[in-house]
Amino acid sequence: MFIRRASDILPSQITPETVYRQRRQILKTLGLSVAGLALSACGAEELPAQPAARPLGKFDTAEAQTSFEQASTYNNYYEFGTDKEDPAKRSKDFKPRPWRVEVSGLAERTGSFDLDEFLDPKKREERIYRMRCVEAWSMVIPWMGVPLADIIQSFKPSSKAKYVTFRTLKDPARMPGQRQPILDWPYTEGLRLDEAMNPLPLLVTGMYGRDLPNANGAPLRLIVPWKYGFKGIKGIVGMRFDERQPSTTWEGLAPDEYGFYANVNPEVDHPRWSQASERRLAAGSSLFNARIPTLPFNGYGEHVAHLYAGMDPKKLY
Ligand SMILES: Nc1nc2c(c(=O)[nH]1)N[C@H]1C(S)=C(S)[C@@H](COP(=O)(O)O)O[C@H]1N2
Ligand SMILES: [Mo]
Repeated sequence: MFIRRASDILPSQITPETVYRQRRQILKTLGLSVAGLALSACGAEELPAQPAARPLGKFDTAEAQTSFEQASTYNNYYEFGTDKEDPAKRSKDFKPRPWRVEVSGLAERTGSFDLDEFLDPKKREERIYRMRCVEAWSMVIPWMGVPLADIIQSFKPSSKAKYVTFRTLKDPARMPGQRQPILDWPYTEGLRLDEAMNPLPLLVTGMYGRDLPNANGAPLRLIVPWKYGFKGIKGIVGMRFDERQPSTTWEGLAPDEYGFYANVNPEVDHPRWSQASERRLAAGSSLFNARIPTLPFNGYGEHVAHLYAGMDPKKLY
């Protein structure tokens, strides 16, 4: 099985560092650890304590991971500024607790919930997902979160509900980027309810086994791995069930560039650049050299393509 996965790595990406990482990943896939190999080679005394490696889950990618450092210091979160380094630099003092989420619209259970009532932290799982920004960079990140489908079910949406919409905190005193009219604050994003009920989307509260950094949307953000990164709304304080397709931030700003669906599709270029390939930010790849082909649905087609049967994929950019 790991042979198929290893062949997913393009030769152009392989550097001594990625080879090393990949080897560790293969050992992990086999349920072995580097320490486990050392045991047979050199005896028990020198062994450092190692946590048991978990086997890869069915939705996990085995590709080389982006480092925590890179994933938490290079991203978009306009509430803290528009440069990719701004979110990490300018969110340092943000306090993501206490935190409440307001659930409203077409559901049986609505109201204002403390974060730990909104989602059960015991139901968190780790998923190693690719993420693809519309700006053509991508990362591989181990997220910690609860499947969105489980959370939605706990609020019992009515049969009229066809969409779910999320809203980011609006608090210019705590979010300096909101003092400028860059976007129509608060940031909002949404999914069709059947997309939201697919097993892949996660409501995330952590990454790399730790709490979510502020720059990555603490304490609560969405991850939808087959869509462009802007669907992954951060700093969520609201979830609403709607009958009609909601207007969302980027779609509202430039509908020709950022559609509501935002499915990753190498065949539909952004009006100002190609979407056929991406720069993978991962161990061993420098920011400007590792270009790899972009996959339809970001490589998750087997899990999600059926959601769009009968729809023209070229219109779902
Ligand atoms: N509230 C909010 N959420 C947001 C954004 C934002 O500006 N504000 N940017 C989006 C974009 S364009 C991307 S690519 C991802 C990047 O963050 P990540 O690297 O932590 O996934 O966050 C998304 N979520
Ligand atoms: Mo993005």
